[in-house]
Amino acid sequence: GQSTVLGYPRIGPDRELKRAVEAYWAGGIDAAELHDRAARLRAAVWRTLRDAGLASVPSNTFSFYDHVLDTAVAVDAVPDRFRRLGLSELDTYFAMARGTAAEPALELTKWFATNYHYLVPEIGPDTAFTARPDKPLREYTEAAALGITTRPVLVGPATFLLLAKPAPDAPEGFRPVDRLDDLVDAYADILGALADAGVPWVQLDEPAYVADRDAAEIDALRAAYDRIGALHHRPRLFVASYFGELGDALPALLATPVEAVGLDLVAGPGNLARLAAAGPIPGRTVVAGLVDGHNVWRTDLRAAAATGAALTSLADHVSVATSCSLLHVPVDLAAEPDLDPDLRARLAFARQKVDEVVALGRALRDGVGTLPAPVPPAPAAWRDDTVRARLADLGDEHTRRAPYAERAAAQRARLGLPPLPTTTIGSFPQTDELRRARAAHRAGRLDDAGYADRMRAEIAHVVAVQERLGLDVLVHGEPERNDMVQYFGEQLGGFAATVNGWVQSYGSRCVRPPVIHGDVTRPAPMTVDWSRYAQSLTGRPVKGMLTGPVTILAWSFIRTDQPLADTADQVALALRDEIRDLEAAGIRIVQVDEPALRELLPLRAADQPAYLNWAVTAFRLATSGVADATQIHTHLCYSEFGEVLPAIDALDADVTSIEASRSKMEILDDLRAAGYGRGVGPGVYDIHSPRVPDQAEITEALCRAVAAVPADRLWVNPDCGLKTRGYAEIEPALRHLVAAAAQIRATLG
Ligand code: THG
Ligand code: ZN
Repeated sequence: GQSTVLGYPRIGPDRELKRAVEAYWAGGIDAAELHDRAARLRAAVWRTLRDAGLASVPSNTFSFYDHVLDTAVAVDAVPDRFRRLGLSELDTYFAMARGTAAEPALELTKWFATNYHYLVPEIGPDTAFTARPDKPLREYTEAAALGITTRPVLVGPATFLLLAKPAPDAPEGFRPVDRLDDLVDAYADILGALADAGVPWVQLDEPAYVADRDAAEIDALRAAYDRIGALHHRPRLFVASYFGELGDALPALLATPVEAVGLDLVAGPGNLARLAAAGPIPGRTVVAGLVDGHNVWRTDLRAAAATGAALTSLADHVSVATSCSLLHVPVDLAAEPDLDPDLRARLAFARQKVDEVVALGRALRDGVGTLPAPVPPAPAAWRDDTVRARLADLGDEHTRRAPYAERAAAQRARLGLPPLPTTTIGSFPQTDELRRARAAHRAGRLDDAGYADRMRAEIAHVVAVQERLGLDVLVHGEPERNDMVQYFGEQLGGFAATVNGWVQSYGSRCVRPPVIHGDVTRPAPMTVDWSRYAQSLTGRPVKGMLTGPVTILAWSFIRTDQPLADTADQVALALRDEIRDLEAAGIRIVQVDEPALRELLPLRAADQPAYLNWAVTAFRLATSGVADATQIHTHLCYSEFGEVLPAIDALDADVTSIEASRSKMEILDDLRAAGYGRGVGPGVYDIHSPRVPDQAEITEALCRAVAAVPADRLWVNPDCGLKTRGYAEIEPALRHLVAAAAQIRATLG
């Protein structure tokens, strides 16, 4: 049976890639050593995939940082500002990814609705596309030397341009996709070079076409593949789609000479009917994405085989695959020996999913008798009838607070804050010492009491620093949290944490998403002791710090056996209880962060209102159980918020802090236009850069903010948490922030 995966994790079983690139950046190893370690990681992946029995093994899925950046390099779309640095090829690549002292990096943004982030290519009218096929060629040749024939993978030309943004100097109205013809020339040269090397198949990824696309964009896809397909010297073409259903793009693609089309039948089960409607496709291969590449559950192989069988009546050749690249799941379940056996028996990580694909390929040929035993049913203990009964009893009153004016008056009286109150987003620097303490505690070398002492000492330090700097609303600094979602996942019932389940988030950075497997409960308060302790040290208000339901779901592996909205409401109830306990402990302000609100937004407009409705409801369920005088904050970052501004308003938070420093405060006008009329804290400087802002530039940002928002609703804060920075940067930056706020306050009279 034909079988393949669309991509495989490149980080290595023990995050070897992270260690290697970070060592190179730090000057600990040279380029030759870095290339050497990378080649070993690639070889290990190819051997694993070949030995598992895959009929077709992908290559060029390795990347030092990001595969979209690799594709930009493969067509020489390197902006001049990086070329001018005169660095080596490798260092030019890392300069685009990470920036240098002189040049900011390319923009980083999320890859469709995943927690992976890609670098946004900058394309202008004069970008000179030239084929630079070195990397795909090198990988193909490397694998061939191991006796493994691979299928190089590239981002397809149409998706590449749809994901790009206009270069900074491009004229108004210029769209990168207008350059498709020129880009296809470069792809043609790459494909010619691959054909010269004997490459039999290439995979071109076009996931942009599972989102809404207008007729011109569909035509562009057809035109691109008509031209590529007509090349007389090329490998066979496999065009992959994933993360949803192809619409008119499917018949458009099938009208071109491409030899194989990939369909995601997990996120887009309707692709089956669309293929049937497209009519017979003689000679073509359908690559059936039957094994979920974006979640960790074992596949129902019998159901998947039935879908595969239905496809065999529609296409001459059916090949079994993952729904998308396995980049989005951890490497190997074998690295989790201590997981609850009931859970483990239901999970498949990348390595296990390869076996599923192979088994399905065999079943399509030899029948389902060859399939392994089905997944056991979920244990009854994963169900919690108390939570279900509470949710069934909820009414509108559980998602509503008093009118804002009443709340605002009560909060003003209770908090007594000055105009333009200063605060931070929540986290303070995660020092090596803190990381060591957490690791020692995990390993049992530091007992609970010793660990708590260490955390309290850090909290006391963070509170003292903030008092000394003169901030108005304090935080405890979150020293006890590794990752905000992992932290809650470790404490909530219905969640399981992994010890090695790393997934690449961007570049060398990884996350360990918890697995939500059952009904969500809160066995004990999660943050109350830390917040109460911090509040005991100061008369100023200390914010309680929680992560909102949508973000907890977005950064976890989710249940697929019930609607996401139901899981969101269960998480919201746990948070509602936590907030009530924080209030009872004397906490007057609670911040519930939703940085991933935009991330889960469905790719198709038709699906968006229902999502926004449940997302907003869950947030309000979590936050509406408080007294009028308790102030609810939220924090949003990491995205363009244009499409979700009405939803941000509907969250009904008393104060919203939002990334704004890079957008020059334009977000404030947009928020007002969306009807938002409550407190707002636009980020007045960019914490993602090590640069320390001076007082004048913060004052200038605040002047723009005061012009857009009445002073009695304006807050002053950095644009995100400070955990990735050092004290040497944040102390002067916050001193300038407090001074700038005082300067503006004085002008208010
Ligand atoms: N948590 C989770 N997902 C996220 C973010 C997060 N997605 C979006 C955004 N934030 C991505 N940003 C980061 C930033 C830093 C790191 C990961 C994602 C990071 N990771 C450590 C590393 O790779 O060394 C490991 C962290 C750990 O020890 O747990 O620094 O904040 N879930
Ligand atoms: Zn943030």
